[in-house]
Amino acid sequence: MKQTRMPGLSRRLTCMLVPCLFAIGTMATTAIVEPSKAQAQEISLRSADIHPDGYPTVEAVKYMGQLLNERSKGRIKVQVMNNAVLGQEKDTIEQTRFGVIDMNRVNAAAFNNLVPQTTVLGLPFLFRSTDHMHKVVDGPIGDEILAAFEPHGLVGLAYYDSGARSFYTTKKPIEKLADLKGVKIRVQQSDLWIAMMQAFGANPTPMPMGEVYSSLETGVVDGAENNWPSYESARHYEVAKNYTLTEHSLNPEILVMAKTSWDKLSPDDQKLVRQAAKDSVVKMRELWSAREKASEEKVRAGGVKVIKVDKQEFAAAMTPVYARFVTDQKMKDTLKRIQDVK
Ligand code: BDP
Repeated sequence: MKQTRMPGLSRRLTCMLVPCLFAIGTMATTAIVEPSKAQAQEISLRSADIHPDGYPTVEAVKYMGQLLNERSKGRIKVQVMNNAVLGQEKDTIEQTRFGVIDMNRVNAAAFNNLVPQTTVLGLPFLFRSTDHMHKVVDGPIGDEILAAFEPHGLVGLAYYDSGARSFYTTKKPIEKLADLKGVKIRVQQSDLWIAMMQAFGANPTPMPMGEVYSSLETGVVDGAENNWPSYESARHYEVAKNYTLTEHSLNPEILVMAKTSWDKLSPDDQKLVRQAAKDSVVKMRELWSAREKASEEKVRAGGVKVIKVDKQEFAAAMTPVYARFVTDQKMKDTLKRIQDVK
């Protein structure tokens, strides 16, 4: 976080003036000291994202920055450093934990191993609909999961949509569960996601998003899985032309802040940041639903074969994933509470 403090000169001037002003009276002291306090902290927050300009997550954080800028009268700014200029997600999460990066927008999967409470959100076929997912993340369960980031050097600010993730392959189209047998599928670097792919019968290959295009192209993997906007925006549809609508997870994106950057903010500024993050969610949801449609149209026009499947067959294979990840009582309770959200 870049903080431009009160320039040395005005600080010195104030110090010289204060004794005389005491003689003049309290009113005058207030008049001089207050403006300098207001100028005291110009805050610039650097926020990481791997996606390009125009991608909803990037635009939502830019929008949050606009809100903060307006509401703080130009004092707090957000600089979105997207296109993975600060690195791939696993690395930027580490940098955020150490306060090198102030904010980060990452898919929940990337936090699974660090903050186990996030795992529940990615469980396959958990959410019945986007509306169900929204109700969960907007309610107490969502707040509890965001609060679980703090002991790990991060402050959870908001959830963003990420749509439904589905498989895509370069050669053999996936038309039924058995078609995934032994197929090399790239996954996010999360134990849950590796186990999920194994339960589908696939051969999981964890790697950062930035390596997926060339891995598909060169045959290091046979396929991957993602939502329409990422499939389109990362141009994976150019090299993996079979998209199978398994819609196996609605795992959301999470916006976090470095705890060290957060602790440097005054309580009032913390409120401003939290509120602006919350308000950006509304914008994000609009941007997301528009982009999902646009991306789907674009890839269909690009010659992608879209395959419908019997989702029940895929869901039925997920029992071992639940058995392995929903083990302690707390996790069982959270899962039950999520399922009970109407
Ligand atoms: C995209 C998420 C991004 C993840 C990527 C992935 O927005 O945060 O890195 O999927 O699969 O949908 O790695």
